[in-house]
Amino acid sequence: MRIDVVTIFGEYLQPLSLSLIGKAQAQGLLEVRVRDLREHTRDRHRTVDDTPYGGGAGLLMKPEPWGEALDAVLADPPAALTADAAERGPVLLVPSPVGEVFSQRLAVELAAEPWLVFACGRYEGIDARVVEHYRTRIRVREVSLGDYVLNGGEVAVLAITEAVARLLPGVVGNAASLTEESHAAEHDGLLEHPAYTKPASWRGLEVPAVLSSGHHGAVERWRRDEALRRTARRRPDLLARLDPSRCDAADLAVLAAEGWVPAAGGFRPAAAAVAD
Ligand code: 6GU
Repeated sequence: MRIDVVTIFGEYLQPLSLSLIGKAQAQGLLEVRVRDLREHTRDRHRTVDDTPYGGGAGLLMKPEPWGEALDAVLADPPAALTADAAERGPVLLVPSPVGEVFSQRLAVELAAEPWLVFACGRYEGIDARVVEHYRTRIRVREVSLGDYVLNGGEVAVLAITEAVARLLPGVVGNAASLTEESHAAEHDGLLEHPAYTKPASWRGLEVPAVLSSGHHGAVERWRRDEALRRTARRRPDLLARLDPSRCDAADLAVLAAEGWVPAAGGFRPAAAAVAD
């Protein structure tokens, strides 16, 4: 996979050369190219920002450097693209608090792409015509990390690149660990169960006995129960989207004890007791 990042803070992306993602690059599984937006300015001050039409606080990024930088990226595609992939071009990802919320599902989707391009805004964002223009040429996704505000897109590039690159074949040694973790579709999008290692007793806290029972079926049942309970208590929004047809009688009993009953396309809280 090739990832191009356009930013005014290339140093911000240095962590991508560390750890598993750095190793993936060294192994040739991933190539990250960082391009300085200011290289595509033409004035002496290398200006990338200006005041917003209509007034208001803060500065916006001007469209011209973005057009030149992104055109330069598009003019230099990865060598190994199929004719079809070359025709489709990259997915342009624009980190923004007004984007769709990034998810494991989108990470899986992006991991199937050979080429991603990130456009990192700073200040109050990028002139809206940049996204409007590139939507006519390539696929564009505005993506948010969640409901809070960051100063720019670079942290989102780190997060999204890590979530996507670890799904590429060969990046994470044990492929099973990818399907067993929180949010994995194979686990119905539930949170992962708690996990323990040695010692069996630590500061008076014991590892649940079932995990040492050697009874594989009982271990799996306990893990599923814990995943359901945790999800019900911490992330009821995820339970609302759990498919009841993927649940057995034991699942339904755990969820009923947590106050959740099957409903069309998911679960809903059991009717609350009516106060008198
Ligand atoms: Cl992707 N960018 C910015 N600037 N703020 C954010 C965000 C992204 N996601 C959440 N807040």
